[in-house]
Amino acid sequence: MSNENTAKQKNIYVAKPSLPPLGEYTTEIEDLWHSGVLSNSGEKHRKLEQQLCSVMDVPHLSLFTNGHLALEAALAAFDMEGEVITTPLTFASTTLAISRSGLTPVFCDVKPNDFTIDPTKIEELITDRTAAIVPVHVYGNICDVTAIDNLAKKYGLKVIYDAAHAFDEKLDGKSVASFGDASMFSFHATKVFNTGEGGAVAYRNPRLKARLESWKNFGLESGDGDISIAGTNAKMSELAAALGLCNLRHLENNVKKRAAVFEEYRKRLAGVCGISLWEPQENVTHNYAYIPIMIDSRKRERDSVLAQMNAQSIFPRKYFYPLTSEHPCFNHLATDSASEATPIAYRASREVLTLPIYADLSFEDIERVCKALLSSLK
Ligand code: T4K
Repeated sequence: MSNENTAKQKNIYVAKPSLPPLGEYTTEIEDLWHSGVLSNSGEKHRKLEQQLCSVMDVPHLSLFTNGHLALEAALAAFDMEGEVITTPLTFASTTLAISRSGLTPVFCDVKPNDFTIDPTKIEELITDRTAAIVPVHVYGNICDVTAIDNLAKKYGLKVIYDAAHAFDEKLDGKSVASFGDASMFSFHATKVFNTGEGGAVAYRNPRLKARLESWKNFGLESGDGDISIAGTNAKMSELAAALGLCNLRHLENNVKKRAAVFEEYRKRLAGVCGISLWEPQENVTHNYAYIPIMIDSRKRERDSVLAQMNAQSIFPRKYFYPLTSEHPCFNHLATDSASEATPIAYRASREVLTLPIYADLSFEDIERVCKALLSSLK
């Protein structure tokens, strides 16, 4: 195809928000125009919270303006100090939430098969300053929750999952939201379920509710207006909650469509030399949030594959490069280079490309993505 034609092709991005029919949303928000209640835990907020508890099979949940602040809130709710063991193969948000909460991230390597934290490497990082583990269900791969739970019990640690990628997933039929002391979910525009911007913390201990709700409302206590925790403003608006109510009605169908997108990729890319394609975990009901592939650096440089795909108006992403431990603001924490401290995560950060996936990605567009990928591997 000539360069001129290539330039005319529409862009295919890594993600595209799932949106309800516009009329469904305008109907949902009509009563807000009459009531004038746009924020501060109104009716839409209450309804979404209830419906999410039911979808996620969890007794308690608090909504937030985004996933990042939800994670900061969960960390604040446990009133911890010291060190937190986490992984560097994640969006910057995970590590920033830990450090912005006055805690010190300690980076643990990941497993080579699914890139979640390697529980066999956690124990050697535990010190008398360790307060918690913040594992990440990265790409929607569920962590080894049993091994993590055993370590947490043995050493008296809190476990707060970054489940930003794992909304609506199940392990052996059990909701992903039921593991650890709390789990954070992101409802960003690019996620499987979105409220534009938004997030939540799911938890079983009812005593967390008051702290989380107060933290997101400046720390105000209901009733007398006193502030006992230094909170912030992290409330979800009624307009965002209304979008969530609409999107929830389409969730099941959207996940089915994402699964079909993945199957089409699998059909076209299985066995291709030089790449390895994400494999769904056994016993997990996946949401197909991300499709990571690894480009074998001995065959092809990942960045050159990316550049060639970009030249054809296709925009996979290097989620997650660099490792969060390599960001200059965390340099002071490093004793070894990232390649020595967390070699598996380091390699993944240099080899992973996440392919475009969203519910309405057409099979023609998948064909375009695969053709561009295959030609860039030649
Ligand atoms: N923990 C983890 C493990 C996370 O991955 C994230 C967020 C968080 C915590 C924090 O949760 P939030 O506070 O965000 O709720 C994106 C998202 O902004 C971010 O939510 C996500 N992870 C991260 C992995 O990806 P960018 O900087 O790559 O986004 P951006 O703007 O380049 O968007 C990617 C593509 O999506 C664009 O090329 C086009 C498309 N897009 C994007 C937006 C925003 C749309 O079609 N519509 C849109 O509105 O971070």
